[in-house]
Amino acid sequence: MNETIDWKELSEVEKLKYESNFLRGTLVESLADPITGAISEGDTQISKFHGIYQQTDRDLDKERKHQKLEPAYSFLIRLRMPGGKFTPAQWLKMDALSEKYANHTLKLTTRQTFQLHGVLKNDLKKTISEMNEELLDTIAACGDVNRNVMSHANPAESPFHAQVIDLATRISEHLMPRTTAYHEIWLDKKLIANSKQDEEPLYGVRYLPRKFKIGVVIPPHNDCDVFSQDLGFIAIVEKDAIIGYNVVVGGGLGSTFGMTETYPRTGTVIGYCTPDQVLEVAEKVVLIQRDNGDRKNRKQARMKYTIDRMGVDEFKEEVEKLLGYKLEKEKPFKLERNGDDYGWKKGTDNKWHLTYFVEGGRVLDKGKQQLKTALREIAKQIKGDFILTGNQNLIVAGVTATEKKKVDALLKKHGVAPTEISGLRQNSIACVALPTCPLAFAEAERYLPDLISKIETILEEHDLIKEEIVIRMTGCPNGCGRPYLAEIGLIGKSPGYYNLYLGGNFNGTRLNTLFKETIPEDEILKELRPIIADFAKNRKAKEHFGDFVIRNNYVKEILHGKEFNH
Ligand code: SRM
Ligand code: SF4
Repeated sequence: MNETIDWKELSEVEKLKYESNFLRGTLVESLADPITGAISEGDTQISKFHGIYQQTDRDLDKERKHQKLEPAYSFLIRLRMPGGKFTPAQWLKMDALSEKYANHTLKLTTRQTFQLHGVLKNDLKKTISEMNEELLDTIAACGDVNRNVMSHANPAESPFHAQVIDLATRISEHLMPRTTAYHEIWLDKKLIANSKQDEEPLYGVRYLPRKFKIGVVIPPHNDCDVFSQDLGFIAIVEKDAIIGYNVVVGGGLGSTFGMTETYPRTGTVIGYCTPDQVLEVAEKVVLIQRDNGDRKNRKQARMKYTIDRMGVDEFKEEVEKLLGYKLEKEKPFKLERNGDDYGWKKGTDNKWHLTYFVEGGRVLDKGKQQLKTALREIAKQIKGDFILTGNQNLIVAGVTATEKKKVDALLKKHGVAPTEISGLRQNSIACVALPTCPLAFAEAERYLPDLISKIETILEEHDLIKEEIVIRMTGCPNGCGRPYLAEIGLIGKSPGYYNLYLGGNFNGTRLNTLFKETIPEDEILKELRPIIADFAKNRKAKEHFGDFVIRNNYVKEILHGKEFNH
């Protein structure tokens, strides 16, 4: 151990990373331990860098404890797939793995990838190595490294879709950890690690102080909420080409109740770079966060806090110093919306693309609604792609007119043809929360659909059922469903109780503001009812709900995360 490091000063995770021998930890031993379904405590941190979280089924925790059994341990596996684009064969592989080793569902996440839940320790290695047969991996899907890179999702909405997916992939690969631990542990590949010490030229032995997130958008679409990313790139299109990208830094949403020094923050645009500068800009920003991020207090370790400590100007100067040149002045851009636009659209490639609403991102068969089966059958019959959006939805992309008919027929046959849903539901996101998330204070994915039905009754009374309003719910303030950017945000405080936030805008550039604290369902409805009525009556033409509540002083606009209150 390096004696110059004062470990007492640093967070526990720093030491674990340092001692992990480039993310090996004691994972091999933990996996082989037959006594428990768990892995060692230290390994629960290291496994995250391999896309794996240990969890328990919180629905069963009490009963298991009562029976003096260890908790029902299982694992969440998260994939890395920049831009969220999967082949039908990869979809089929994930579908099969979810049946064979997981809880029979596929979870489409808010960062355009898959999660499997409920994988047992003994099946972890099999799941990961079988995934690898279809060139799927889980490297750096979690942990203190750059995570899955998001990008604009819909090929029908922009002829530059392929270009930004390619960019997201190159950023992801450029910022991938270089350790061979993953291949050794999960794929039994004895690469260089036996003969040569691993190196992490970019990250160093302690990796980043905290997670790091990147997203790329093409205006007017803000489908991956670029202002919530540690680092965002906004494509600037001129004369039918992407000429470069505005650079946004310091977005991040997680915060903790009662800790005012933690807050959600929207990113700051610091300049513009050309397409061939993007990788080095990303790399230099990561380096500055690596060297300046807080390694003592994980609650202050995200780059948003680093930037607020340094000041935006100094941060930008540091970036430019490392780059050896100045970023150009940011170029004008206009973002119009942050969710997904549904239905079939024909792209400039003459192919058809269906954006399909997946409630809570959960793909499963439920009664007569056989979504999982339908998508399996579709994957067997089309040659296009399956693109996951940053809003937990799915695009069946790049199909011919004949295949389009087949897709429609299969969705209908399995009881899941797209139906008219309210503008509110279309724009809803709920994080996983209970029963798998250990940090959840309240339900989200299992509850939001019912709450929306109740709000829909109010909307119907005011002829607003088609009105697009962004509503997002999470089971805690960590922000996994990006609730702080919603027009109506609900964050779980305790079972059945939520904070209600209003005033985010429809294009995802403004934080919302606390409106009511710790209220149950009947109060949520009671609070929303008169505001919705007022909105129906007094809105300006085309005014969105979030803008209306600010203009009418229901809440005050928040200009910087530091003003945010829980
Ligand atoms: Fe998240 C932790 C689920 C997107 C902020 N998140 C977790 C964990 C792993 C809980 C844990 O630490 O044990 C959750 C697992 C629940 C489960 O059972 O699946 C979890 N996060 C998710 C997903 C699956 C939510 C979903 O329903 O889609 C999303 C997976 C994305 C992915 O594919 O990588 C997910 N998480 C996000 C986002 C949104 C985004 O990235 O666009 C955020 C807010 C943006 C940000 O990072 O600032 C987010 N997750 C967090 C945080 C708070 C971080 C912070 O800065 O304070 C935590 C807790 C932590 O890191 O300590 C967290
Ligand atoms: Fe869990 Fe909280 Fe994230 Fe929801 S927001 S998945 S409850 S950590």
